[in-house]
Amino acid sequence: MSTAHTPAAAGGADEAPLLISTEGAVRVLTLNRPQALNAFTTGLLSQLRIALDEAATDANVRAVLITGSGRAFCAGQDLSDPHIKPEFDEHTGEVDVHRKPKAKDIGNLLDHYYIPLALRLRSMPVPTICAVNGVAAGAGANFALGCDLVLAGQSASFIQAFSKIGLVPDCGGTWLLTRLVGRARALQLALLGDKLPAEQAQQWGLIARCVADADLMSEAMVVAQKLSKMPTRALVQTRQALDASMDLEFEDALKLEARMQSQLGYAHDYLEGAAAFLSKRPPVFKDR
Ligand code: LHQ
Repeated sequence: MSTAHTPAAAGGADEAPLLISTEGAVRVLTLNRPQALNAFTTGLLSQLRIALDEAATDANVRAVLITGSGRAFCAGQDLSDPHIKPEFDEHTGEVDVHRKPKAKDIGNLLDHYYIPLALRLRSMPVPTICAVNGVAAGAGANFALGCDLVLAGQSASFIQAFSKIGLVPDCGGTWLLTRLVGRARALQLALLGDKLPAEQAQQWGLIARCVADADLMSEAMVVAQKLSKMPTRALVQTRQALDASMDLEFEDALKLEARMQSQLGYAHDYLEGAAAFLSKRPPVFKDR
């Protein structure tokens, strides 16, 4: 069964910048500013964070699927948002050198919106799946890459757009890119800011899978439904162990695995999984 609700409107033209629905135990979040390629405003960023908080605390939610409406996934920060829009001459498009443009602290915006959002995503107590339905640029690309499994439609692409506007990759980009594709390819993406088509993103190991555009949502939903029926707590600890392993010695990784197995071994889901296997019946997992 599918249910849908939208959060309170953020005001203005953005009546519902985020759509929220539920299919079984899968919470679906759809970025919904198609006229601006779903670019992030502070309103959308806030709603996204609240929606992830809600999914994290709702015991009935066992996976989160994130996508975008229209032809794009997300064009990153909305550069016309009053919080960051630079002052310039609207007629010539040039920065007025005589009137010192008022600097707006972009770091502040990151501190208040992007960092909490990226941390919330990375620490979700359920698996996260991103269905990248079109271009994912700047913070939009890195938000997608922060999900556990990323599927993209064949016409989708990833752009580290930051260098083109004089910024460094944010929303976790520096950390994620080097780990996902290594330093050489991370630098190529981040310095040149060129479009990486979905198929090449899959070949490089930046994303899990590239699928036909028409199949994207159904394929992503199959993956999300499958994960939602699996032992959630073990899946989330698997993410934590893999992330931690990057900074651990081999022996310390072995010890972390043993500590996690120690805890999981007493939990319902292991007992259920092993009992179900031995009695040749399907398991019913419930730990979160
Ligand atoms: C947009 C945007 C956009 C507003 C398309 N904003 N309207 C964090 C904190 C603080 C500050 C700065 O940054 C960050 C992190 C970041 O995310 S930095 C990176 C910000 N994003 C970009 O620089 C990407 C800008 N967009 C593009 O390069 C292109 O739009 C892409 C390559 C994404 C798509 O190109 P096209 O398919 O050719 O579409 P388009 O350019 O024609 O865009 C369609 C409309 O969407 C258009 O509006 P219009 O009214 O003319 O139809 C664009 O102005 C609007 N739009 N991105 N980020």
